[in-house]
Amino acid sequence: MYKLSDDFLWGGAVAAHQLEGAWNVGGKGVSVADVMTGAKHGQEREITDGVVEGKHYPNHDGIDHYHHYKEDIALFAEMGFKCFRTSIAWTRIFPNGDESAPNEEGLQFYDDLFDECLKHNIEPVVTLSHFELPLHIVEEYGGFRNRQVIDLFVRFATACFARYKDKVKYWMTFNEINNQADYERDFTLFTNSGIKIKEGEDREEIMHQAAHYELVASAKAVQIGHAINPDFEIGCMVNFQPIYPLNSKPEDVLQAQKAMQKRYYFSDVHVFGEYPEYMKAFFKRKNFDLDITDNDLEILKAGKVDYVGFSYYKSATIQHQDENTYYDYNESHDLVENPHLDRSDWDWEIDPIGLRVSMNWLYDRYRIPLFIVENGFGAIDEVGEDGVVHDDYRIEYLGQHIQEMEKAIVEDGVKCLGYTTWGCIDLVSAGTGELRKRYGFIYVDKHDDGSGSLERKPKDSFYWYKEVIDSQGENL
Ligand code: P53
Repeated sequence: MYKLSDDFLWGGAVAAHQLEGAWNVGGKGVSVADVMTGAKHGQEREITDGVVEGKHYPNHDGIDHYHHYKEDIALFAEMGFKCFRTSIAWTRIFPNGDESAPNEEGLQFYDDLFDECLKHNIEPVVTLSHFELPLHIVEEYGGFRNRQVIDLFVRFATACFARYKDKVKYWMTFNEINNQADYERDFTLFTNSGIKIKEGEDREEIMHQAAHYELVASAKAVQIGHAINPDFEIGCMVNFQPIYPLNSKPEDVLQAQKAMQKRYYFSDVHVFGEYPEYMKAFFKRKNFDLDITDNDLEILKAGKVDYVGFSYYKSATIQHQDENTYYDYNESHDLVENPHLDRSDWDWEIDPIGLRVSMNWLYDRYRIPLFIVENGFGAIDEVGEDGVVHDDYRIEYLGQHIQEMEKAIVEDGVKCLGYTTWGCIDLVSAGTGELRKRYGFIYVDKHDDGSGSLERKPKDSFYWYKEVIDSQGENL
């Protein structure tokens, strides 16, 4: 395939809570990820009231990257990573979220981690909030339904920007801020915004209020970050799923368009610094009583992002229902199967062309650089008799997606800063809490029942990705 420029950022991505473990080490506080149990495909993770004895919380141990990060980063370096995306666990820096001063031990851990990356010429790419809000903010403030949490996030972001200003250039504010467009699920509201719904509340309205506070918090952070270091590149991060109409029937086409608006207004606000008209019209029709002040709108304008980070795993498909007069979107109910696509063991549609569609869609709309910060294939890996995982299915998935990315860059002219595969080392799944849903180039001997030696072993895909990076994307 095509050879990409030598400054293209090839690498891998993870999030602190999914691999670090050491959940109560180094002064770390309890996060929302620490109160979600392990589940599986078709079964939602239970959100418990605090940490309950006898329950299994897979994020407490992760793969113990906290104590293995040097070994892990050395393996990334062996593959030739140019960058490594991780998040800073908010609760290592502000254990409860509302302290006035940061926790030095937490700050030091990320200093050491970033130094280790830089030693190997790996550029750290950092997400500030990746589903790991301090639980105290949920319990005392109600999560992001509360305006006060804007300042708590800004305090955290400022502490990170100031401390790592000479080590980290690429930042993202809120991971997959638009997952909560699926407002019917407790999981998305809790992981995105630290929100628990009480009986009788309008979930959709509360979600939009929380998203607004997050968008304001993000815009404030962007401004502060640029003041601390004008060279910072600060992006947003959305989960991109192109939504296709099931048929060429105009009603289905319109339904798909309206559904897309509900998933992507978040990045519209991040990039353009203002609410799109279609959302203003929607809020008005629904009579939502949202707390959006003139000052907020000024902040949004002044804090536009530098690039659009996004994850891409799958596409979605929708069919219009006659009774849906206003073409509203309810993700938990409205999506249908796409007859043209195969699915993974977790029922995620496999659609490499969808990545090219996504890149064109995003770049046409925003005209600022993109950064593919997640893409990957969650699968069950078996260790062969030779002791190695032969993950040709993962190589096939990634190879096909990289091919479509390269076409988007070379044939369509899309500007893209880099590509980081999700879960470059096996880790805990966000959606199900499983370890058997593996994404890595590196197998980790750790299992859902808590057993395992934590030994790390390269899979076949490890050597394949090394060659992809060595050849700048030419040899897939
Ligand atoms: P898991 C849902 C849909 C798409 C992406 O997901 C998602 C989710 C949340 O489950 O999350 C992102 O682990 C997220 C990562 C996550 C990864 O995709 O459920 O940014 O934290 O691990 C893969 O298979």
